[in-house]
Amino acid sequence: MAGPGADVRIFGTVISTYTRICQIACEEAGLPHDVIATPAHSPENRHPFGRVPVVEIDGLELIESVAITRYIDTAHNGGALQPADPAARAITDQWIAIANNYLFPLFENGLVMPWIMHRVGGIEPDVEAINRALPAISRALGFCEGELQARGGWTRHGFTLADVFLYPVLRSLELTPQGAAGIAQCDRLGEWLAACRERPSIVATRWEIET
Ligand SMILES: N[C@@H](CCC(=O)N[C@@H](CS)C(=O)NCC(=O)O)C(=O)O
Repeated sequence: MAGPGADVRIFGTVISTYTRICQIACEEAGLPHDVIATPAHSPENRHPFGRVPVVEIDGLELIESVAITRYIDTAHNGGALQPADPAARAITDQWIAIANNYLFPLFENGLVMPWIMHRVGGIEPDVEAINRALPAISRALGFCEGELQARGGWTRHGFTLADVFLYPVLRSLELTPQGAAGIAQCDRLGEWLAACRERPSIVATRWEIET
């Protein structure tokens, strides 16, 4: 959802996990939003640590997707993506932290960036570096699959901020050939990704490279 007079301005890059996470939160809340293309390390990027996104909303300028998505959900979506039960909220927060601290760096550095640089920039990937990353990626996927098998979902509370963070992280991995092969061996993970792909907020924020 976008257009002139949008309520939210997201300064980020076109293929960016965290830009998409903020977009999904806006879509879930029904908040009109614009993405203003802003390369991470460009002079026009106002992020103090050179990352994206920076988000303008309700007179605030925010960085850090956890703070941004919690604000959007709390202020504009009645907290629908954050379970009220303290234990369920802790599990939601745990998955957000796992996505941010372990899965994203592992997938992004190991497979996703080399693949994007190859597809978009024509740069040959470092095959040895990719092969070194594969065992840890495979273990991480096995952990996620085991948790989904045990719980039937990340939190047992439907679609939450855990899904908002995990989807772009796992979807970007699935777009790489090796990531797709790994996920193909994880039935529950594949089913969860397929179910998310039907959700309007996910459809509305598809990356162009998802052909
Ligand atoms: N903790 C930040 C992470 C943001 C982040 O790492 N964004 C990536 C793009 S998805 C980025 O800016 N990468 C550029 C870089 O690491 O130099 C958040 O939650 O917003």
